[in-house]
Amino acid sequence: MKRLLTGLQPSGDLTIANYIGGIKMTQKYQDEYESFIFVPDMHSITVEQDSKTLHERIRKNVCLYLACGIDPNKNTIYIQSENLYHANLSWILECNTYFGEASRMTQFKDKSAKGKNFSVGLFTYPILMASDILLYDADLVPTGIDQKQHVELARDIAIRFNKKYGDTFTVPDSLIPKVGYKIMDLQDPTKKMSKSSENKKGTIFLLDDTSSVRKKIMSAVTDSENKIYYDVDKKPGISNLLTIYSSIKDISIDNAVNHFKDYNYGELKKEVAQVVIDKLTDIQNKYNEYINSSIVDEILDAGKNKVNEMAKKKYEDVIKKVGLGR
Ligand code: LTN
Repeated sequence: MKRLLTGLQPSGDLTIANYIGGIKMTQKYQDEYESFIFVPDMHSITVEQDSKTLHERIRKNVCLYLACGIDPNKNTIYIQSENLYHANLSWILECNTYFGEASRMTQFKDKSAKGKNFSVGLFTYPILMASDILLYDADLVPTGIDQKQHVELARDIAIRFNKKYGDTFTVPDSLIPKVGYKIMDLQDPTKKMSKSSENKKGTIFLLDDTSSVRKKIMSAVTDSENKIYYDVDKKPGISNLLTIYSSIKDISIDNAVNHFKDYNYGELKKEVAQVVIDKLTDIQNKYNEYINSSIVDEILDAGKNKVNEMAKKKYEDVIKKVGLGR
């Protein structure tokens, strides 16, 4: 069975875009692959974080994964900072990565262009990500298209290391869903819905209450044609609502369009809102059971123990090959 590994940063509260585009996909994979899901908390401090909020969010996110249907019996679930080998291996990989190579990462270029005071960690972050992946010999890394370049860097580092020191790491592939569900901001449907977006009106969080979900969907930006069909370029707002509906209902876009063909925009929004609310109510009920239960700690402890043991073996092999230690 191939091994799959993915992480979702706790840099903001999880949204329906994370659910539809990420968690729901991962849930499908859990029957096909040996799956590792982790919280890359060390990645999120590459940018400024409030420590209390970050700390609470880590547990919250794990509970949300579980509430969304990530099965702890089928997935190894853990927190990055609870395994010291991630950062240790990352250092060795940094010494096997060219400065020019790291400088080509477009996410770094974009993020660093936004402010003057960015950290060195923001620059080396893709190498820590390579470490996350290579430490466990992951075959497949499902991510959004924005992370593809980082997975390619992990591949390049693995190939280079294997050549220099002998076969050590599995060379990973990225897994980008063919029919990717990209959920857009409700207020600006040409922009991705993001958990860190400033205008919260355009984003639906998994823990939003019913009335704010309804309000946000009812005031979603659309167009003035008042005809329902799917066309991302001409009708980004309506197309986004159709995407949300079809993915939650697990039906095709065509079926969704067909269902709504005699509706007006107000009726469409009302029904999309109801479907989202029903889904979120179900997720929130499960979340509330997890958040105050010790089951989460049992799951995370089991994950921590398992990955530490695996990582130790890999790390010892690496330092021996590199010539470190006694
Ligand atoms: N960089 C990713 C999160 C991430 C990750 C990983 C994903 C960190 N390490 C390893 C897959 C595998 C992001 O920002 N989405």
